[in-house]
Amino acid sequence: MSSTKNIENSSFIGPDFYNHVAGKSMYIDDLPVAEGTAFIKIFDAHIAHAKIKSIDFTEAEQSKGVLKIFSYRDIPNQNQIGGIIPDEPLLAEDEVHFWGQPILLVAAESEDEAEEALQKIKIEYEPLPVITNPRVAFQKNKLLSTSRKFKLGNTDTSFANCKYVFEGTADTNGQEHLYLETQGAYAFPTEHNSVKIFSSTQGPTAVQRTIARVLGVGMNQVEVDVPRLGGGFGGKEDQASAYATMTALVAYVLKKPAKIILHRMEDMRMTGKRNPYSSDFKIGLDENFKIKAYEVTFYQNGGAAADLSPAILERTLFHCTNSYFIPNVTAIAHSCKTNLPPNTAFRGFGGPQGMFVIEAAIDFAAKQLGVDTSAIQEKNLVKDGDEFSYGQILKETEATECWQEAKQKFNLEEIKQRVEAFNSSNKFYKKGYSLMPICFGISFTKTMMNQARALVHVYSDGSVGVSTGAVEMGQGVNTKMIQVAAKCFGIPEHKIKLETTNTTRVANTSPSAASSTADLNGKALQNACQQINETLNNFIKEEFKLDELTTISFQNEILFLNEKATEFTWKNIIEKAFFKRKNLSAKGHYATPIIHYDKTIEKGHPFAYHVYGTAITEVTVDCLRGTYEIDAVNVMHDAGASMNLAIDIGQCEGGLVQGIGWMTMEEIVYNEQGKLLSNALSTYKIPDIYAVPKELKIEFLHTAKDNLAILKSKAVGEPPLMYGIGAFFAIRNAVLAFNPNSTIKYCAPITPEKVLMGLYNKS
Ligand code: LUZ
Ligand code: MOS
Repeated sequence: MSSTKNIENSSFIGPDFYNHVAGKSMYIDDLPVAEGTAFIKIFDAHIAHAKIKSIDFTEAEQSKGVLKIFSYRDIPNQNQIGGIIPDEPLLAEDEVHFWGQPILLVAAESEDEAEEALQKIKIEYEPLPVITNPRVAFQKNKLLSTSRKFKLGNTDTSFANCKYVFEGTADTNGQEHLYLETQGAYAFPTEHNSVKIFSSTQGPTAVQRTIARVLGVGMNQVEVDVPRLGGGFGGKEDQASAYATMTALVAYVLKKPAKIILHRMEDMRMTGKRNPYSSDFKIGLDENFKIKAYEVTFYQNGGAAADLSPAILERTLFHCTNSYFIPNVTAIAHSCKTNLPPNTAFRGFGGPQGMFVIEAAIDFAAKQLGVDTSAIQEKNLVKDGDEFSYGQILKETEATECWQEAKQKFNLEEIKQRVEAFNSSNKFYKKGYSLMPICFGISFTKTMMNQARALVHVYSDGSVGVSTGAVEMGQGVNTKMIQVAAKCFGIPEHKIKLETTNTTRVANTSPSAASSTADLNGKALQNACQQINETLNNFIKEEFKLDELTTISFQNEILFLNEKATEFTWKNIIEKAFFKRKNLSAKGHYATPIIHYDKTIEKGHPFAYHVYGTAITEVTVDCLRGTYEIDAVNVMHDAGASMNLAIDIGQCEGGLVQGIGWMTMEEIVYNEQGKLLSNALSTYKIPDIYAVPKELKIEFLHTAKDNLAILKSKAVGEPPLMYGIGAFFAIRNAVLAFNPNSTIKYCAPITPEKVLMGLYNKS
């Protein structure tokens, strides 16, 4: 076993960290406000489904400070922002489909004046029926996209041969992204009928494309610049485009800078969230508890427009058997159209929703059979050579390694005994534990999106400027990019500056998403650096009249020839090369090899690799109150060869706690009229420091298997979120320890209210 350290400076702390702590990092609302800026407020629907009978904003437009009120009629080209499917207007026309849907934009000289004008707008609706439940939508044949079906083997014949067959349902609720920085953008009119937009987006090119379409201009007339984000979590993969487009529209028409920053309650009301799912499962096992067959039907709550839901649906299917090999699978998924804000990407992108259902199915089977859930889980973990329902054959798997190391390192036997002893000696407190294995596919499921570019300039003083398509959103990707360039050139990190993400420097970017940002952009960056290295090597050979066999490298900015230090530095060589008119800039490109997928047969090899891990969770439930505490979560995680321990452990801890929040306390509530009731931080509870497990250990598996990750440092953005699923099952087990006849459902989140009901129901 080799060390996890594959890079000398695997605890390098990037420049953002100091600026964050000092409060110096600039977000959209920190940009200096330009003279003459128009401030935008959105007039949104306060009804979930209705015809607009009339709308009158003549009085509002006379209101003090108002520059103009925009309706869909003021859009120069298409009133269309749908990315995958063109089914979403920027501004509602004669119907509204969700509570919070933008109808008009008020542009005024100040935010207060815009707000005042909002109150003077008069609208009359004719209400239409509201659907909030995906199963109801499915019955009425309201679908956002074509349904999908993944199939392996034959479930019909294999269920007939199974000794045990169990059926049930499992539901997961949505999740509010709650990025610290709300949605926002600031646009400036520029020469030649163009616009420049500063946007808080994970997808600069998506913003650029959407604006070009709405304004009817070329993408070359739209420049998008992204300094950094105060969090994204998927909420700004697609939905930042709407707000950026609003500012571009106002700037383009009024020829004035235009700015929008959503207030927290506007953001919560108007934007989509993690897709809730309702699912039916059927699981079949043989006498040795090997899972032989699995059937699952997913009803995805997509909201009022497709947004990214069709792609999320697909990732749910890709993850419907989580970390297990099941030879016969039929998995069907429907994207259902409801009158909620269009639901969207959220860390895990449908994967967690699929994984929850198989975990529920296994747990249900185990409880019926009276065995430990972990016994069934362990027997069915994937191995090299196994096939997933979508045709990818597994290699370099770490499922069993993570599972076994977690069991040993964290002493599962001791946990079991402790929990049993505690439960037999305590009446009103009960403990529960669970094991949660994960297996997450790395790559955009859409093969075409797995490409990236980087632009590198070595300036004549030897300092380096790097631009990539990666968006820094707190995940530390800029730090990793600096490490990649420093390693490639053999110079210290402080010589390298990461520029903002800008569509004129790096074009046609995929969003920073799918846990793939460091892999894709890092490899493009390596490619650019290699080109410059090649130029420099040739120049050095020429200049020093070296023979072909001389090895040339820089180590800590000193030139080494044949592994021996010289008197020359990186700076000397760059100056000389510049004087000899050498090209010191390069554009790098990367497209993930190997991957492919054929949607017509639902088979292929969509993922560059998978990330594995196992979490062991221990909780205590207060059986008089229904409250609970997470005592410990211990994780054995497959990080590959981590290139930055601080960042990767941080991602694991953050993802885990966000997953626990989704599974336990974060409860999105819409009423039957489609109005969001959990509409502020007072009514929507997210994990705070007190909700973090009292003991939390992240251990990285030490292996050095080959993979397509950047510097073999595996993707870490999304996978850890799914460890949080373990908290659901641990809490549920504690409830069963108190009331073995509890009918508590597989319905997340498992809030204290649900726990209390589950503790005292009798079936
Ligand atoms: N976005 C996307 C994603 O467009 N495709 C994906 O496969 C994906 N996966 C995770 C997160 N965002
Ligand atoms: Mo994402 S859910 O990787 O934007």
